[in-house]
Amino acid sequence: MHADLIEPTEEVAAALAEGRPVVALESTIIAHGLPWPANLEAARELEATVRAGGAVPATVAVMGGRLRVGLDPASLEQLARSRDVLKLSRADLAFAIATGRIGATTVAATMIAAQRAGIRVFATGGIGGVHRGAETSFDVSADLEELARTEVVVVSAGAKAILDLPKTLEVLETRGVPVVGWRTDDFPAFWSRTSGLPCPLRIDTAEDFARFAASRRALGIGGGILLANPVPAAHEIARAEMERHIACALADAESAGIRAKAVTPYLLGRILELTEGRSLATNRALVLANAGLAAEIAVALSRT
Ligand code: PSU
Ligand code: MN
Repeated sequence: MHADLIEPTEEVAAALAEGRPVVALESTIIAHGLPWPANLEAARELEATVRAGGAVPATVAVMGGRLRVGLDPASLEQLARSRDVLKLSRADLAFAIATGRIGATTVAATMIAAQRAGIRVFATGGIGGVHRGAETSFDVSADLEELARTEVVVVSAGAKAILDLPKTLEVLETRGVPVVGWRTDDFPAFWSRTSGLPCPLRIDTAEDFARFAASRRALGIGGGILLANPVPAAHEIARAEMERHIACALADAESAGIRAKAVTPYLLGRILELTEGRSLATNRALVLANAGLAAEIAVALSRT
């Protein structure tokens, strides 16, 4: 990647040069996933959690015509306050850079940034996946394709339960993406600790995970690994309750004619209203837990 286009902060560049652990963080959750000012608070807490875990945080976004890897406090606030922020995936990452627009990176675009910068671990809330009704809409998140091709570990609370989770797991298997349950045999469903679906692999310690990632790397298999971390039990919203809200949000999206990139932010926004704000506390708790686990994994990987 052309050196002028990617701009790590001094702190991130120094950590990477010295082989110290770094954790990438996405910004779509800041710009489109959470409302102001909870988004800025969450973004700051995420960075603090990564630091507490012994790693350097690198929040990724496009600002000023550059792919920024790590944001200073003023830039983080600017991103959280801005309206009209583009939602960037693989398809439009370069467009935002070329036009000088502000853009928040999804899981797919953050993976690209992390890999180009030399960061091996990335924490998010939940990945995108195969949407319900994809057999007619063809709506499958670019996150899945990115996991298949870009060698970054993605720590998430499974996939958002608004998706078709069985189909999402099928696509991940087909595309050769290992789905690893963190201390669980069940694939987590974002707001709930289990989806009722088995998780293909299970790992219980950061050292075992680092050995697995190192073996995969040594074999030159390529592509990412999805590490699925269930939301902390105290913040879980039960699956039966979530299913009711999701059905309602999906019906509303259908009648409002929501399509393409707008689908995920719309559904998350409706669910926030339907749970009367409770989904926000859950969302925040699970992202923080993922950031903490990502730091632990990054520390273990830096020793391999
Ligand atoms: N999880 C959240 N909020 C979000 C997202 C995930 O709690 O906003 C974002 C992620 O950035 C993910 C994206 O990559 O939604 C997926 O969007 P789509 O389904 O349009 O690919
Ligand atoms: Mn989509």
